[in-house]
Amino acid sequence: RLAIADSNEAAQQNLEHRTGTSIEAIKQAFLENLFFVQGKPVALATKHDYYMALAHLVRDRMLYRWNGTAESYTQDRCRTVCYLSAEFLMGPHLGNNLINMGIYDQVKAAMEELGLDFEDLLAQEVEPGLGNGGLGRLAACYLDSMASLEVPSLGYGIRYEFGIFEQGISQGWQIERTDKWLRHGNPWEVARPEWATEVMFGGHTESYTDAAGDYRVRWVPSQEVLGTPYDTPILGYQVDTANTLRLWKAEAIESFDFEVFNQGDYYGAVEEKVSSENLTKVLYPNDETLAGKRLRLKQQFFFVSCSLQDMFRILKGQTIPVEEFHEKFSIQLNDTHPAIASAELMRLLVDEYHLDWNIAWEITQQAMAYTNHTLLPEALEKWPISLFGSLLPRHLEIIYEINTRFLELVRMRFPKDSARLERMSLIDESGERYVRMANLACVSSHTINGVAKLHSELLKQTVLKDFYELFPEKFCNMTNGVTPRRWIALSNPRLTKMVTEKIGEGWLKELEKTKQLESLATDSGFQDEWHEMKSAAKRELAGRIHQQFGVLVDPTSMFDVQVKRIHEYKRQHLNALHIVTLYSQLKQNPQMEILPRTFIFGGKAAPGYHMAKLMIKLITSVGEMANKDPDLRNQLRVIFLPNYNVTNSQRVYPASDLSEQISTAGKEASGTGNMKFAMNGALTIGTLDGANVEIRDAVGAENFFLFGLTADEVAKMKFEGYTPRDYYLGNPYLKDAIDLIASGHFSHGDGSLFQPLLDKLLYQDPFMLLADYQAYVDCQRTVSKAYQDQRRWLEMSILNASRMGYFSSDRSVQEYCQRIWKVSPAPVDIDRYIKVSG
Ligand code: GL9
Repeated sequence: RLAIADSNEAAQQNLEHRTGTSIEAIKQAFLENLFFVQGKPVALATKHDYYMALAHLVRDRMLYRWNGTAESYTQDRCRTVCYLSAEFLMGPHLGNNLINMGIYDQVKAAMEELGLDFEDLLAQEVEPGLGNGGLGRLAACYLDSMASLEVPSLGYGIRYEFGIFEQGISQGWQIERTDKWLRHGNPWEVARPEWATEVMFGGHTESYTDAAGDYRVRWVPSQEVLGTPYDTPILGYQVDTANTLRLWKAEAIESFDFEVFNQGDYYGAVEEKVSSENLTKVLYPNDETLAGKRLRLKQQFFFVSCSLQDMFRILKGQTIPVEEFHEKFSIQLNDTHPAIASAELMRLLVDEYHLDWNIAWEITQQAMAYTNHTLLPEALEKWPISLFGSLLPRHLEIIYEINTRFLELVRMRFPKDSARLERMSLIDESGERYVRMANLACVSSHTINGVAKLHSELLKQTVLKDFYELFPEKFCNMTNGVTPRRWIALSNPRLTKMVTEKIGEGWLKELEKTKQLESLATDSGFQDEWHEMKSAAKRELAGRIHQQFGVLVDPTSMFDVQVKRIHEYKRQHLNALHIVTLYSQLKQNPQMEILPRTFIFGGKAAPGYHMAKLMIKLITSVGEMANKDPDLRNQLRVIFLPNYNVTNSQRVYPASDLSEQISTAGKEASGTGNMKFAMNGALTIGTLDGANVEIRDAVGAENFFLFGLTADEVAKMKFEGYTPRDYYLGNPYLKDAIDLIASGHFSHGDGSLFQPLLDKLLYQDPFMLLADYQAYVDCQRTVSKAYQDQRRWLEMSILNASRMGYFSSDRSVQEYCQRIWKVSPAPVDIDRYIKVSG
């Protein structure tokens, strides 16, 4: 074995030189990188050069653990979690890596000694926005926790060249710009062209009899694409483990197109190359719903096929027989986006490795588990048969075969129930025929989970009811969690310092330890510190808002925040109705005193979701009127923060007083922002939806502002017939708010601008804003009163932060490990591997 540092003293020294973490070593490495990596003299270096020089020295120090981990896992042939996800919303790496490696303070000091603004350096990083929102961010939190818990794991996904679009606001409307996150290079990834895999598309299938006389099928594709993996190390917190996020980039197979098929047709060949590379060009920016887009299905199959073939490569490297696939790997399907994996695994096992169908099916079922992330019926992925069959002809055959056998089982269990058969079939035959990906995922998985208690219950009662009745033992709940490393330690250094001073180190690994702060909740000295911590974060955010938009906000006002994707079910427009109500009352009663509030919104709307875009326009329009109106005497500000992303969110949570979690009950599967707010001491105003229910149980009902219909009441009301207009006619405040918007008051007299939004509320209101309006406004009044009792508010804030231990993603991942993955930690001791001196 070739050891980097062996008895050779010079090599040992060189290694230490590249991995040393003293302030002096860091300064030296930084200057060397500027010179040798960036190729710049100090006189010409830009901020970005400084960032890259820093990133590279951090990377060097990570590689030590990464290589050690790889070696350890290979030698021990550990059982490994493969987390398959079309999205990983990692956020900026630099600060997080410094925290997890435990060198944040040294590096900060080193940079400051060099006369550089450390915060400014961190801010240079363009975050990899390879996800839409909660689902992709959850995957990122789970990678952090798996590494921190020393669980061998691989994240598999797509290396989109353009991530989620960058949002701008122009005249109050959302505009989209492409996210060119790779423009300046990505120091956190390593390309592994030696592990590139080929992926087939289109064509047809043929049957043949092999040498042994067995009937076999082969797939003759019409297109082949090469997938190259790009690996990013994922450090655990205060451990030697560094796992891998492996993202696939599509490229043309040169030999295939250039030499054989396109002789003499240079432009044709280049076109083929371009079309192959288009595969991983861009992340689809839809939230929850996705139309049947051909390229999207190609992306899904592409990364799934690459990932599964990669697993077989690993098996082979460790001389593990393919029959033991499911013992080596536990595959988690993050929603149905990678659900094609079961058909692809069947194809590989049956067609390529020539396993018997039943054995292959056993392996597949034992390898896969499926997480559902939404109840919105329009979000259940389905692909038109014609599209599916033209792209994946062999997989369609395999799905038909799985379906035939599956329906046989259903028929046996539920005789003479043809309606049930139709509902459960993997093929929707009610009109145009479709492949139903959720049904495929349910049939092929050993475990199916929802992401919060309520969500998991509703799954069993609604969208997956039939599957629950057939396979009750497959269902379980895995309430979401978020990593305290990014969402507390990195985002909120002030809070982190305070907590560590009081309860010592260790709580960022075992968040339940923050319970110890409870006893300080009524301690006025601690409350004062807490207040100063929160105020400082608010002043910082206020400073940014002033700098960016020229709007002055009062940091002593209550920061009332709703940040998340813009969607009707999340009801940002309910929040807006409340603001309009306050606005109108202030206008009508010039003497009126209210609790001064700064309403902060942030979030992207899917580019094709017109109603969501109109909701943004409504918020910005109300803001435009309110922020400049002297009649309001600075009691009300409305800010829309453009381009809400991980980077920006880290500045928002610590500065928030009130967390808006106001979705229609039964619609938000879990939510994870709700957790980040509460961990940072914001109080929640919320409905009994998603994880809000469990957060309220954890922090105590007396420390949570609850309002609104329950999921059962919503369902009952819908069932019995809901007429939103009655609420409008019956409630003068509601009527006043809606009428004011309809009058064109916020749209320069244009009464038609918001008509589509108002009409939808008055005549359909599928998310029951009008039914919840009064309860919401009343609850907000309770919030204002509570805020005026600052001592009580601080107590509640401290109690919230100290009771959120359950919502650490470490707890979630531990539950997945025990209940679903059946995998245990495999600690890495890097000294055993790389530092073999003498
Ligand atoms: C989501 C749910 O809507 C959230 O409630 C949930 O917290 C997350 C993670 O489980 O998953 N499902 C989903 O499609 N999105 C979610 O946020 N949407 C996006 O990621 C944009």
